Amino acid sequence: MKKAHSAAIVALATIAAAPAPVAPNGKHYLSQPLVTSIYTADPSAHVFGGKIYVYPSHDVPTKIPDDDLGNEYAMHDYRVLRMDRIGGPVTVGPVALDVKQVPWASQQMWAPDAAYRNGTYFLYFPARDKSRDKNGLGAFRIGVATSKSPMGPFKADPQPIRGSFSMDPAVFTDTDGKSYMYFGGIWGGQLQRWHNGHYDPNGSDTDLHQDDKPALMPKVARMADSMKQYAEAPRDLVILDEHGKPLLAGDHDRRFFEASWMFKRAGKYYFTYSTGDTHFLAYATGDNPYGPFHYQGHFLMPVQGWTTHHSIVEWNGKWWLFYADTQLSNKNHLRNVKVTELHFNPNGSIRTVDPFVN
Ligand code: FUB
Repeated sequence: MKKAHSAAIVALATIAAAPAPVAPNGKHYLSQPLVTSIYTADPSAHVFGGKIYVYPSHDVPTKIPDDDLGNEYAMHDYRVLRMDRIGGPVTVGPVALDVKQVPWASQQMWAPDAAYRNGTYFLYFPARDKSRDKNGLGAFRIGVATSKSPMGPFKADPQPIRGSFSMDPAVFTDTDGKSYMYFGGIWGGQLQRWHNGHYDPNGSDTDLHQDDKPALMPKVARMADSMKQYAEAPRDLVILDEHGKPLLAGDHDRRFFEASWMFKRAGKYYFTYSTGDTHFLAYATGDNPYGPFHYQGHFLMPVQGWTTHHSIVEWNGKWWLFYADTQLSNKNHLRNVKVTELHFNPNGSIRTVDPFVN
């Protein structure tokens, strides 16, 4: 443990060279793990000062069996990855933040994100608080920690962001300088337990089983100038179907589950997310950061492993999809992040990526 807290850069890994290993389905992987010295997932990539920084979850081995709450994702710290160029060597940073350094958090440091403003780097992270629900587990909140370096170490604020709940924060800064947090997740992410700002610790562990009603939607809130609080109460980010109606809860192939991301390309806003139990990455487009957003389709077919999570970033004139699968372990909770180029059609639609090749 002491070693992991060292301020030194602890490992250097490169993208593995061909030939690509064969996956359990008999196909080859489209791309190779970015690092092999630690397990990583939920990659949030950003370009800071011309370099690429990836803020992933740091997966750890556990004997906890897989369940609908995701208890097997027992992560307790974060480490940052850095690359000078995509395809080049990847530096794995030391521990950037440990749950023990977060006064309000109890466990499960899940998918983080990062942002930069006025000389400060912000790390946003979900974790369970110290309350206890019917399963003896805390409620997810979203915390913030700061550093003068994109690699950390980060110092956490003593309390979670006021009014935050659920998980998977993604912070997007628009061209006008305003920043927004997108967040939420159902099942283990607990969105189904929140009603009108109140949390039900005895609420459902999975769906609300209201398949013909509008799906639970991801949330969006503009960030205050401090980047440490919301400037407003979170609101629903509504995803509409081809008839202009909200996607329904029973529409598991298309409805929001978790893993929000937002980017802007050619003046259009793209909200991207995971469909969870159907294992797709999907996208919807809108003309402002709040939406409504119009469902467009899937852009990543299911990867090896239960979860699918990602980020999309422009670097060197191209767009890149960071994602994760379980190539190194073949275990759902021990994932590895990858990157592949993302292509757009002339009308702005995203070309679907198959994570396997024959
Ligand atoms: O890594 C833990 C959780 O699994 C994330 O928060 C979700 O997005 C899913 O990837």
